[in-house]
Amino acid sequence: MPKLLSDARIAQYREEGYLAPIRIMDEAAALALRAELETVEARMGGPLRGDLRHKAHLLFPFLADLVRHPALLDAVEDVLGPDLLCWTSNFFIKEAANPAFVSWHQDSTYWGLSAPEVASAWVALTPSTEANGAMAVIPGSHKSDQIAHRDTFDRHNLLTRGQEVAVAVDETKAVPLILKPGEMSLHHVRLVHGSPPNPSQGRRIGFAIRYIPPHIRQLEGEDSATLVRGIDRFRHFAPEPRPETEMAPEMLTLHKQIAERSARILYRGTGVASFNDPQAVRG
Ligand SMILES: O=C(O)CCC(=O)C(=O)O
Repeated sequence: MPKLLSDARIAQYREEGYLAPIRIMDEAAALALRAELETVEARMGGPLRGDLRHKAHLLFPFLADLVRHPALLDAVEDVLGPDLLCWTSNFFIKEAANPAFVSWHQDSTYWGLSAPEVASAWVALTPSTEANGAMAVIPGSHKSDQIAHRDTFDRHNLLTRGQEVAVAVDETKAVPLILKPGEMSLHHVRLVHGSPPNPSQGRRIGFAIRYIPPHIRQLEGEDSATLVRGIDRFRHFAPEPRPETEMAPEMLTLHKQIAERSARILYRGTGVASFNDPQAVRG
């Protein structure tokens, strides 16, 4: 018996590799999360940069709650099963009238995970529309195997290496995922997706949370993850604690170690050492 999605929607995810929109909280709750983020940004003197865009759920209790949000996890459970690890999370923030974009890519390319059983929940904290650079997907493309990618290191690309699929994408098939605050999309790790710049006058803020079942392994080194539902019978990933307070010193130290280790996996073979490296695409 599915927890949140209908059988038809689960079948659609399997067939097309994505689902949207899925409402997981009301608009006011999502706008409150946005306000929390923007309070943090105001304190820091600007948008989150470098390491802080990755696994911020290990530093901020409001994001630790979001990766464990019951309705969100119900939807993820419906596609991945009852035991769930949050492997990572990434802020995808496009500032107003800004050239930042995301090239067509498959998430699986550099993640080093043993099988394509990975689902991303992309939670909208602002509207995400064609007018502000919504993510678009190529339905059914998750059924292809891993496609070759080339790294561009384009400075406006929000991906770690500015990677893009090395084959032509039929953009006439692209479907934009239009979301209101408090809605999310789900997408499969092999789905080809990307997004254009945001020419609008407002920010577009998405928080992408990556979930795996615990039998998945990291093939490229040591890795850690957060058990958010069920049981981890495999222990392939070192368990991560939940932050009790914002940016606690011991969590900052741990987060730095984890970010350095993740960067070694994601940037392997490029000479880039960390998400804070001036050569990293994402700053
Ligand atoms: O936020 C975007 O526009 C793209 C997000 C993305 O590539 C992802 O969540 O995997």
